[in-house]
Amino acid sequence: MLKPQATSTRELVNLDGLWSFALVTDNEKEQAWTEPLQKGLEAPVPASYNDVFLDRAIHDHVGWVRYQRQVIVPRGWSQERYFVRVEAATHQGLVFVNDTFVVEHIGGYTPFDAEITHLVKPGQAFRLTIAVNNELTNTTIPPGKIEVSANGKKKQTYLHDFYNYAGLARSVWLYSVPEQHIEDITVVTDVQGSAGIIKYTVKASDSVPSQQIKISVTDEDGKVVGQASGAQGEVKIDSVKLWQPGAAYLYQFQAQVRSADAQLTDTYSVAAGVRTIEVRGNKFLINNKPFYFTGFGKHEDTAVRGKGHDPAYMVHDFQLMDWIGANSFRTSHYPYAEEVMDFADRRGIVVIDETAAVGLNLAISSGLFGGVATPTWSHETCNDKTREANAQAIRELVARDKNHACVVLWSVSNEPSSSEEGAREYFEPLDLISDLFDVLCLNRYYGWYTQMGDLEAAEAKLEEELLGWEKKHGKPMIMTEYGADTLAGLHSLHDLPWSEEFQVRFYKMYHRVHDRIESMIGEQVWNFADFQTSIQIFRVDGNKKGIFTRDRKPKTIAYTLRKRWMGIKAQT
Ligand code: BDP
Repeated sequence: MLKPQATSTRELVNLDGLWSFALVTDNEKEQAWTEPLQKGLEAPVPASYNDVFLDRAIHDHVGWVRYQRQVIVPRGWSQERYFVRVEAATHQGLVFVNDTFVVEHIGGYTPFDAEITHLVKPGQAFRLTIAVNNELTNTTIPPGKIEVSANGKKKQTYLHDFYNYAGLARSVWLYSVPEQHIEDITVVTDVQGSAGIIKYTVKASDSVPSQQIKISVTDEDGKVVGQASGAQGEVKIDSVKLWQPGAAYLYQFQAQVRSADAQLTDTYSVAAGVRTIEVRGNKFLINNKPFYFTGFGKHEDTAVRGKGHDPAYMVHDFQLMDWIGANSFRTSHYPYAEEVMDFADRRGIVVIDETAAVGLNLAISSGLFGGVATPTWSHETCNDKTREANAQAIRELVARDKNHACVVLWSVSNEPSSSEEGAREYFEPLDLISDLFDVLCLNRYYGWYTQMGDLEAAEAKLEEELLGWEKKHGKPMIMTEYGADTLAGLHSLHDLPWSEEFQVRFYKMYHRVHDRIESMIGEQVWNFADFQTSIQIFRVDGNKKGIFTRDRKPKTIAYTLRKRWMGIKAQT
């Protein structure tokens, strides 16, 4: 399912803006969901709805909401097929055209679409309703639990440490494709000497003969540098310019469907960066050169919008990453908006791409709050259905992001309870990409959740553990999370936890250790910015481990990291 694109054969109508909005009450029948919403609330798309309104009942709502608007199919589309595309409905979406149900999708961070050609004629208006459900259970990704209190109110709990923002946080589109069209494109790149190789597969509508698929690759000046024909093949680019971290170079891989008499039927382009990725011994090589990850675990999180995609924040965040010398980030803890992946491709930022499988660890909560640990992997907790949802999330993520040069690692799950009984049975069937499990990603909080405030003891523990992994596996290791909650503006000469000084000392300690361990191939701090969480006694208006505040102001640590990472950058 290709991202909608305006080309000479395809059109795109953006449906963002204000939509009519209402909560669905428990006794409202599904048949009533498509009824026109009149003179009520209006909600912005894209945005999570939770923080937009002042009504606590909306903020804390557990269940379905409805978004609705009028849409007109362009009258010139009589020869086209057309679709509604939803970039994300968190966590479950139902789409209706007038009174007709057209598609359901489960999984809050990946796109879905539905053909509506047969339902509305070109030039006609229709009522588009999208119902969105935010409930998390033991079989969703991420998992959660719903409790119903004595007054009948539903309460959602979950183990992941970020607020369960919901709604239509990304764009909605209406788009057209020609009858005979390109359905999917896969490009895989390689380098042979000074030449770049793009191996490709183009999937077109059933009736398109392979020889009617034509490929041309252009460089950044628009010059054609390679051509091919057929649904599968290879394009060779002489004197290739590589996609490099910090120095992106993108070719346009353009696929065309031509009719028997050579008329253009459909065309679609994918930005293709030619680069190689390899794990050799304890090194991670990009284009045959050892790469050291510097950067962040991030979140899609800003005030008011929640997880709503915002291009201004996106560009600003990338500016801050450049300023601080970061070369990478992880899409913790869910797939990000596709615009972010496109932008990372263009900016030469390296990405670890993660599914929403987070919070699959019941032992952590008993560790934090006391009590007896419930098993994570059991019929009542994470079970076969959870695994199927996890597998589906991986398939959808890889299908969406497989062509992005910026993606160098897939993260199947964040901090699952991997050493608990049942973990192997859960993860083994998810072997879609098991050949890539050759980098160890560690999230560690010595000096914070353990050895709190005692950085000497923490340093010893951290080093001991890393040396242990190095000895056991000899694989490259990335510290994908480490950090200390820090309240911007809190200062102390005594390195008091929560103070800006403590955060600096905490990171300096980790970096001393990283520099002593041969197999360390990177460090991504937790977190880029302060972010919202559910209400907890150890969260003060959210998680405060940001290097920047939630509104992107630097804490003192930002300057320390900048010095270190700029230094690392200068050496590569
Ligand atoms: C890690 C989680 C992350 C949390 C972090 C923390 O992966 O989502 O926000 O802990 O507690 O274990 O700050």
